[in-house]
Amino acid sequence: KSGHATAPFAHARLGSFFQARPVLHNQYLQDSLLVSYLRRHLPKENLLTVTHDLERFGGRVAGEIYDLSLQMEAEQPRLEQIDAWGNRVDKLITSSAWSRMKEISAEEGLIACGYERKFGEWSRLYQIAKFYLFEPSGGLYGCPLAMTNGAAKTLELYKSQFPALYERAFTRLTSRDPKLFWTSGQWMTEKQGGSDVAGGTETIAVARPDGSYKLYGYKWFSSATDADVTLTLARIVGQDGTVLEGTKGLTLFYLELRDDNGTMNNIQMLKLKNKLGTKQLPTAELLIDGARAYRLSEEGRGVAAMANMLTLTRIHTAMGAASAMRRIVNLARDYATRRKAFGKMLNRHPLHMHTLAGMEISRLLGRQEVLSMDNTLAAENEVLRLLVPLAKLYVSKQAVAVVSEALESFGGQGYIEDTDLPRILRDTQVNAIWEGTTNILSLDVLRAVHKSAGSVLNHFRNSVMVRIGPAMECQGLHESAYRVENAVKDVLQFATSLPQSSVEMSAREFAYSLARIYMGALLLEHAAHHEATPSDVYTAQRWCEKDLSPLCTHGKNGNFTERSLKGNMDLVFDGYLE
Ligand code: UCC
Ligand code: FAD
Repeated sequence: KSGHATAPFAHARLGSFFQARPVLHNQYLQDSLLVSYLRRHLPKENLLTVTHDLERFGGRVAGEIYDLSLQMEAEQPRLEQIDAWGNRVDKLITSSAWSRMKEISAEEGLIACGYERKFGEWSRLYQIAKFYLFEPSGGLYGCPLAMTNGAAKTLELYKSQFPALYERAFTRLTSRDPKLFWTSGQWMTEKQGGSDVAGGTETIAVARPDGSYKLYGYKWFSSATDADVTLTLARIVGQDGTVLEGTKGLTLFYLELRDDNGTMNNIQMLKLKNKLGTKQLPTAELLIDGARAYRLSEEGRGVAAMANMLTLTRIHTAMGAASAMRRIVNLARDYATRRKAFGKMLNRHPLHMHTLAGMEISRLLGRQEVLSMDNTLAAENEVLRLLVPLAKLYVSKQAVAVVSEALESFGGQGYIEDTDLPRILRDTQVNAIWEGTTNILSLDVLRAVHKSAGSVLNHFRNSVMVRIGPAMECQGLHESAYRVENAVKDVLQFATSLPQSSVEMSAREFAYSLARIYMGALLLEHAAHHEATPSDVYTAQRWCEKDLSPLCTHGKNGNFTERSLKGNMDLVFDGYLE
C-alpha cells in the first residue's frame, strides 16, 4: 500500500482579504504646513535650493533611510566585554545600518548645513527642517546627531580660545566627508542625579603637566557610546587635593573616546542599558579611569557652558517629538484611506502648533547666531531662552498622548510589534525624560525669569502681542486673539502676585500656560496671513477656544497655597508604609 488518499501538505487557506499596509509617501511633500511655513519665511533667493533639497530628502527618508532604521531595530547593539581569551575588550557591536546612518548623516550635511551658513540666518531653520524629516526615520541616530550639533555649537564658541582643538574637532563634527565625520556624546548624568547635576557629579579631573587632565568617574547614562568625542563635566582637584562641591565646582571638558588605533581612552563600558525604547541606540554605563581630557570652560563654569549644548539638544528633542507626531498621523491618515471602517482623520491641531513652535525657535536661533546684537535681538534672545524649555516640555509630553491616540486609530494593528507602530510610542516616551524632565524644565523657565529680573516676561508678552496683532483686525479671528491677549495678561499678573513660597509649586502649570499662550499666538499669526487656508483659520479658532485652557490662573492661586502643599503630601502618602 502506498500514497495517501489526500495530500498531507497544502498551502494554508488564509482567506481572500489582506489589509493594505499604511504607506510612507514623500515626507516633505506630504507636510503642507512645513511647505507653507518655509514658503512664507524663507527669502526667495534661498527658497528654491532649500525646498529642492528637502523634497529629495523627503523621498529618501521614506525609503532607504526608513529601511535602515528597521534593520537597526532588528539588529540591536550588543556589548562584548571579554573576548574568548579572557581579555577585557569592551567591544560595542552595532548594526551595519547604524554605521551606514553615520555616513548618510555626513553626506546629507545634517550637521554641516547648520554651520556652513550658506543661507545666512536661515541656515538653522533649514537644518532643523531637515532633521524634522530625518528623525522619525533615523532609528534614533538623531540622538548622537543632536549631541553632535550641541558639541559643534559649543566648540565654535571656544574657537579663538582653543584654535587647535577647534581645528581638530569642530571641522570633523561638521564635516560632509563620511571618512572624517565625528559624532559627540554628552555626559552629564551620574548615579546620584541627572536633574541635580551639581549635587550628583562625583567625577574628578586631575591636572597633568602638559595642560591636559585625567578624568575619573562613573557616568550612569551615555547614549551613543560609539561617539568619537564627548563633552562632560568634572570637578578639578585643587593643589590641596580637595574639590569644590556644587555648581561652582563643575568644569566642562572635551575628551576623545579612542585613540587613532581604536583603543579606548581609559574608559570601560560596564553595561548596556536595557530600555523601554530607543533600543537601536547603545546607551551604556561607563567607568572613566584616567581618561585624557581637555578643559573647555573656565573653572567652575561647567554648567553654564554646557547650557549651550542643552539649548541645541532640547530643540532637537522638541523637534523629534513633533516629528514623531507628524509621522504617526501621516501613517494613520494614509491607513484611514485604506481602512475605510476606521477612516476618521486624526485631529491636526496639535501638530500645527507644535510644528510652528519648533520652526519658530529654529528661526530665532539662526537670527541670534548670524546677526550682531542689537536691542531687538536682545529681546529675541530672551524670548528664545524661554521658548526652548517651553517647547521641550510641552511637545514631549503632548507627543506621548498623540502617538498613543494614533496607535488606537490602527485598531489592534497599532499594538502589533511587526507593524513598527508600537516602537514609535516606546521611542517617544523618552523625550519627556532626557534633556531635562518636565519639572526640571518648568524650573528652568523660572530660572530664565529670575535671571532676567522679569524682563523676559515683558518681551514674551510683546512678542505675543505682535503676533496676534494682524488677527485682531481679522473678522473671524479677533475673538480668538482677545482670548490670547486676556490670557497673557492674566497669567503674567498671576506670576507677579504669587507669594514666593508658592512659585515653585506652580512652575509646571505656569510653564504650560506660557506654552499654550505662545502656541495660540503662533497659530493666529499663521491664520491671519493672506495665504492662510480655511483649516489654518479653523485650527487657530479651535485652539484658542478649546485648548488654551486650563491656565495656571484657574482657581486663582488657590491651588498653590501652604494648604494645597499639605493636601498634596497627605494625598500622596495616604496609606504609605515606611
Ligand atoms: O539626556 C541627555 C542626552 C540624551 C540624548 C539627547 C538626544 C536628543 C535628541 C533626540 C531627538 C531624536 S544629556 C543629559 C541632559 N541633562 C539635563 O538636561 C540636566 C537637567 N537638569 C538641569 O537642566 C538643571 O536645571 C541644571 C543641571 C542646569 C541645574 O544645575 P544648577 O547647577 O543647579 O544650575 P544653576 O546654579 O541655576 O545654574 C548654573 C549656571 C547659571 O549661570 P550663571 O552662573 O551665569 O547665572 C544658569 O543661568 O547655568 C546657567 N543655566 C542655563 N543657562 C542653567 N540652565 C541653563 C539653561 N537652560 N540655559 C542657559
Ligand atoms: P531624577 O533627577 O532622579 O528625577 C526623578 C523625578 O524627580 C523626575 O520626575 C523629576 O522631574 C523629579 N524631580 C527631580 N528634581 C526635582 C525638583 N527639583 N522639583 C520637582 N521635581 C523634581 N544623560 C546624559 O548625561 N547623557 C546621555 O547620553 C543620556 N542618555 C540617556 C538616554 C536614555 C534612554 C535615558 C532614559 C536617559 C539618558 N540620560 C542621559 C539621562 C537623563 O538625562 C536623565 O535620566 C534625566 O535628566 C533625569 O535624571 P534622573 O534619571 O537622575 O532622574
